Amino acid sequence: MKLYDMALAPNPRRVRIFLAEKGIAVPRVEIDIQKGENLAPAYLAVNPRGVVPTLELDDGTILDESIAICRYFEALQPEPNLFGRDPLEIARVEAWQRRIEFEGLFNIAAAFRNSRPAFADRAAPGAGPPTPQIPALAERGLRLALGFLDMLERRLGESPFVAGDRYTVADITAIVCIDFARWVGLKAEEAHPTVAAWHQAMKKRPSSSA
Ligand SMILES: N[C@@H](CCC(=O)N[C@@H](CS)C(=O)NCC(=O)O)C(=O)O
Repeated sequence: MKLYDMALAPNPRRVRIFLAEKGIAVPRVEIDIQKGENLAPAYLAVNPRGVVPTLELDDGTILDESIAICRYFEALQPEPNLFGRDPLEIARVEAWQRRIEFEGLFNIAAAFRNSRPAFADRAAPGAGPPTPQIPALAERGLRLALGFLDMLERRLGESPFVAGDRYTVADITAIVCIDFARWVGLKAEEAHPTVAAWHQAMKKRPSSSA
């Protein structure tokens, strides 16, 4: 088994944190997006989408969505449970996980990719067709990401963890999201004190340095 990974990139970090929480070690192969290694023929032969993370199983099977990879390991090694234990908790974790992705990660990525010269013509990740940047999408992404932080501030005011009373994969996506938000100038400590306090607490978990 091999995990194609990139130390700096947000999505692969979700998988690394998840694996650290589970205490599972998987050999990593670093793919440097800044150097274009994700679009080089050698990597496209592994994953034609040209994105990371990718998990390659020993029989050559490929899994290439962060949460799908996490679910695979949750099924292989159920403890500690990170996706919910009973029907209601499973549904809550799923709902929050998706909200953090769609309202947080997606909008921060839009703000980032539509504004950085390094991503000219590559506003969408991976090996798809050339995608020109649209500055208005960067602006809208930033605005929606700020709304996301406001929403998370309210949520963490009523719940110690994102999906309820214990740490789950929804917190993992949110930790990565809050760190990614800094890349577009959104700092939780400036106007979102509850998010900032939760984030500080999360940073104390050894997994968060994964
Ligand atoms: N939904 C996918 C997103 C994967 C993704 O977009 N990964 C980024 C790194 S965070 C990437 O591979 N970017 C390649 C590029 O910029 O061309 C997942 O969660 O695995």
